Amino acid sequence: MFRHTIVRTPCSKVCDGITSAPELGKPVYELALEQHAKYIEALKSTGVDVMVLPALDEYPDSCFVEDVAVLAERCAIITNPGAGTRTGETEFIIPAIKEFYSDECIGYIKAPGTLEGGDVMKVGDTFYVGVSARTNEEGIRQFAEFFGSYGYEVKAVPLEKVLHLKTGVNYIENNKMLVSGEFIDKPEFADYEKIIVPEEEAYGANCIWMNGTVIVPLGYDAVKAAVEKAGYPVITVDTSEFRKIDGGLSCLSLRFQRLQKLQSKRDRLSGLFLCVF
Ligand code: CIR
Repeated sequence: MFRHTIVRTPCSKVCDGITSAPELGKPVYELALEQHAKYIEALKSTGVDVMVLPALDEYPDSCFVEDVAVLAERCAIITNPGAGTRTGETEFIIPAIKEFYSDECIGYIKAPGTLEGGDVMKVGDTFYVGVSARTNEEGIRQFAEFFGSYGYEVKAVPLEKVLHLKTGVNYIENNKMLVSGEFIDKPEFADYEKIIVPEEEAYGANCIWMNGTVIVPLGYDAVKAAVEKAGYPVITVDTSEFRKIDGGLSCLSLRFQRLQKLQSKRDRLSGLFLCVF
């Protein structure tokens, strides 16, 4: 379950975000803001709180907060984005992460390591991490060392075509995942129940599971039908403006639940308890 989410308002330079699909045109700022507001409402309707960070005009892609941190129950890591224009975004996420995690359980990916959160897919206590144009082997080595020390397992997944791992594969709990393109036959995911996304709806593979509900991008009807058939209630959110700069539903938020050790006098006497924060 998730209790918290963090998002960042799209900035007025969102139209200058990095894109691999210029033929889709540039995002319309006002529409991006409207879609972002609806995204926040959709998150809230699944029972989480939403921390909304202010727009950062010097970073066109900064609304894609998923890429600058990875948050888990016991610890968190600040990444080092492989896209040069995005590296500086990390310093602006740190204060928000410190509202939830104490200094000693926050790690940092350091150069020459690079890693973006879009390449990280969490399945229970296992992280799958894509080796991509944005995330390199040294970044994954640092990530595995840090999360390994908190009892998590890390598995690297080499990517062939897509920008990020979660561009093409997304876990929706209950051993089920949405897969498209190169992920349909990847041996790493052989043991999961796969919902295969047709090529023409490949963008729709980037859905997010939120406390039992799955949020699906608007307009991907085959994906929506397949997710409903798999037994999930669905909410749709229009992400047309973010798609123009290669962004999807997962990129727009950090979703997490923090388990914290209680240190009260009573706990010290009777052993440590974990509480949900
Ligand atoms: C970028 O290229 O970095 C942004 N235009 C899109 C980032 C998408 N993030 C994600 O998939 N996690």
